[in-house]
Amino acid sequence: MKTIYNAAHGAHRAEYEFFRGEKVPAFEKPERADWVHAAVQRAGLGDAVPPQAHDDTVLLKVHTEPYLDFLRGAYETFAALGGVGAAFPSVWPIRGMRADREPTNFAARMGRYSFDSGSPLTAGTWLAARTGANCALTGAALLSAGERSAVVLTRPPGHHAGRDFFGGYCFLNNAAIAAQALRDRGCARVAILDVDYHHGNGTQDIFYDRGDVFFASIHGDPLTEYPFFLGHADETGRSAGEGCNLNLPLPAGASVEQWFAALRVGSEAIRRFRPDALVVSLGVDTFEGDPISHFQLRVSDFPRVGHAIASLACPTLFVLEGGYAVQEIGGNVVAVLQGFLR
Ligand code: Q9C
Ligand code: ZN
Repeated sequence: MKTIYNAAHGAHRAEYEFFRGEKVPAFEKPERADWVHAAVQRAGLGDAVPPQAHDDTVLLKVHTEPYLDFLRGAYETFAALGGVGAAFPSVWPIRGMRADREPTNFAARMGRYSFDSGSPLTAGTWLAARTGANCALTGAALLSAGERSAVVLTRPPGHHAGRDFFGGYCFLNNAAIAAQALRDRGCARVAILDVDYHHGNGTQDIFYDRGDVFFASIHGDPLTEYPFFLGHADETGRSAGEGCNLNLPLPAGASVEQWFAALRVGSEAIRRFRPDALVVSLGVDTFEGDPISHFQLRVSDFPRVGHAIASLACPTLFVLEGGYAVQEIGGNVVAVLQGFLR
């Protein structure tokens, strides 16, 4: 399987994040991508393709221009104001306030373009995110050139980043960027299957009104699980996108069989949509040993995930999302890919 690895991912490196009011070591750390990359190489799956540089054309169809402009310059602005370490938002335009006027104040702009304080923005965040987007665009190009599958190994992850906001460790939505690129390269319909433990609220936000990109997500019930404010089953899409959004929330602690039952429902809906290409938001934080998630998939369950995805018989681009703090994430990603190839 062609592998597109972002050698610049380590530029995004935060020491801390805030968790339950405390500064704790960041869960979303560079070792994650290194573990996955090493495991992919060890398994002989690393048919490496260097990422090609791409301009902002596709990014501008997925994110707003003011958001991209903000993100590109955010850390420099923070540093010029005397900021040290990572920048965190602290104030947000909540209901009844105005998000249409962009303040000039940096802290205010951080809040305007984010939805949580759990996503440290560091000196190298833009570099890592933007080169990650190049990896996603390269993956889409490979599929368009006839590859049956490819995998994008990058971080920070992407599926929580919406049209004009970051959050959930995500800044640019790599899976959405890949899906848009596949559309632009001639796929009439693209499906995105999000198997990360957390709802892909950013991806849903980006495609909610569109009938050309189907989004299906299996995730912890937002009543108790992050990102809390999106991901319910009654969110089915809007206007042209009505019927093209499928949320399959499961209670925290759901069994492996419940999870695979949801995957069957999602797969069936994707089959009915008849996509020309599939993008998989591949989070392996569904693993029983994940430190911040509550599903129970074991190492031996991940090949089944890949096998079920392969049965959709569609050109498939895997994009790395979550999976935290345990070296097993490398083996779990490999297991999905091997199950797919089998
Ligand atoms: N500090 C992804 O899996 N914070 N994002 C949870 C732990 C947010 C997860 C509390 C988790 C975001 C891509
Ligand atoms: Zn996640």
